This record gives sequence, structure tokens and C-alpha cells, in this order.
Amino acid sequence: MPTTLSRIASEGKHGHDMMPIIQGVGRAAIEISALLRGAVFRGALGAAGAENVQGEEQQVLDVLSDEIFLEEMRSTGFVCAVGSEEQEELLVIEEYTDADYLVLVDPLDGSSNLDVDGPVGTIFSIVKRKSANSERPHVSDTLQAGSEVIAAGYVLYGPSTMLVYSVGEGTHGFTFNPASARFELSHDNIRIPETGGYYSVNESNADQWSDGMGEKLENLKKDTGLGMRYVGAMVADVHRTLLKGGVFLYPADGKNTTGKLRLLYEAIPMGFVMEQAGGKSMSKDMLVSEVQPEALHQRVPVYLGSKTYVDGLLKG
Ligand code: P6P
Repeated sequence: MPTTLSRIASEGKHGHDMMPIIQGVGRAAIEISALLRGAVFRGALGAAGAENVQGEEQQVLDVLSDEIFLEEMRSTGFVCAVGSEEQEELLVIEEYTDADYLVLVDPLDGSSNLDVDGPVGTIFSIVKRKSANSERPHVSDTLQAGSEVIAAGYVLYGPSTMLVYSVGEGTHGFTFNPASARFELSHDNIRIPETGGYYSVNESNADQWSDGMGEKLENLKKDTGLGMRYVGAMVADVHRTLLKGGVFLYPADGKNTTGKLRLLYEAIPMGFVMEQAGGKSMSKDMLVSEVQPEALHQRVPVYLGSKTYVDGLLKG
């Protein structure tokens, strides 16, 4: 009998509470996957004609994926609010303002790949509210360090649709099985290889990197002889790093002076999954899990992957 999503979800310290939320993520993933595969025939590729809070051009599918994810979180009855890349403010779920959990989400990460049929993903993180259940959820409920995360993971929309997540008891990968129309365990207890794999970075920014990262990366390349792979979607690049080893990095640069990737719904969840798989996740000179968030859409530099390469890179 295949292992389905909820078995792992119930193993965490918050046991059964994570099951409905992870199952909701699974439902959203199936709906978003179907949306993506038929998008070209619905004229749903391309820009939505608006910018998100990041000042980035929203794709039609960004907006639709955000709506799907929010609706599935609402339907769990366990989520009181959602912080989304696509929404400037915290989205309070009015029917369940007394629920215990908040979810942070990048509903469609890497959406610039959509027009060229490249891989994209959904990234999520689940935290327990700090405010009293009688109060209205507040954005301060989301500003929790990665060490406070209850569960986190991502969906990768590639040749297959995978949902990789952790509830603090290791990192596990599930693949959508069209025959059974559900996610089934395919990568039990993923452990990142200690050596091998690739370095993964947008090297076109190298001349603008902060913190001497250009020289540090050249030293790593010389010391390790690693090849390079870069897809331009964090979920795809980090998933490959998780399975093959290596290091993914997005340093701060002249344009993104505090980094490009978002702390709450990119760095923290991907860092959590990576650490649970035996890897390391750093932001500048501290663990991603130790960075204290100050704003919903805060950006940070990110270095994550095999410990030996992350340490080697940052010591320079
Ligand atoms: P660049 C996608 O827009 C994203 O947020 C991440 O998924 C990805 O790792 C990064 O930005 C790519 O940025 O500057 O290389 O296109």
C-alpha cells in the first residue's frame, strides 16, 4: 500500500494538525499543475498587466495560482491567515480568525519560466500564531525565525509534479501518481550528498556581488571542479541541489542590495527542507533559521546546499 501525504504529516510534533494543511497544499498542487498544463489553450500565459508588491510584472498564472492556494488553505479550517508573495498585506481568512496556523507562500515561483515551458514551483511555510486565538491574526504572527517553523516544503511542476516537505522529522518527497490521482511517497528521507553535484547561481550578476562573493565563488570552483546548472526557478535549482549535492546561491548585489530572494516564503522554507535533509542554509554570516524577520516581503542573500560547499564558499 503506497504511503500518502498525510502519514508523514502526522509524525511531526504538531501531529494531526499538519495533516489537513499538507493535504490542502496537495490539492492546490494538483489544481495548479492542471492549470499550467492547459494554460496555453486558455490564453493564460503572459503578463496580467499589473505588478506585485515586489514591483515584478505579475503573470496571469501567478494570480490564478495565488487564488487556488488561498482557497485550499481556507478549506482546511486550520489556517487563520496567509502571507503571499502576490499580496502586499496579510490575507486574513475571515471564517477562521481563531485558527492556530498561518501559511507563508510563493504560489508560483519562477513564473518567468512559464512562457518557455520551464519548471516552476510553489513554496510554503507553516507557523503557529503567537497572538491569542481570540484576537485577529496580525502580520507580526508571520515574523518568526526559521527555527520556529512547524512545517515547510515546495511543489515542483516539472515532468512530474512533486511535493517535498518536512514537519521536522526529515525531508520526504511525494510524486503525483496519475493512476491513483494522489501523491505517493517516492523519495523517503532525502539526504543531500556531502560532495558532488553542481554550483547553481546567476553568474551574470557576478561583477556586482557584495561581500567579495565573486572571488569566493572562483575559489570554490577551483577547489572543487564542480559543474554549473542554473534554471532560474529557485524550486528547480534547490531540488536538484538536494538530490545531487552542490550549492545554490543568490548573493546580494548592486541591484538587490539586501538580496533578491524573500526570507519568509523562499529562504526559510527552502532552508528548512535543506537542513532537514542534512544540508546547510546560510544568509550572509548566519544560519537562515536564525534570521529574525522584520517585514513580510523582506529579502535576504541565500547560500544553501551540501555543508562542505556552503562552508567552503563563505570562508572564501
Ligand atoms: P534571476 C524567480 O523569479 C526567483 O524569485 C527565484 O525563483 C529564482 O531563484 C530567482 O528569482 C531567479 O532570479 O535574477 O536569476 O532571474
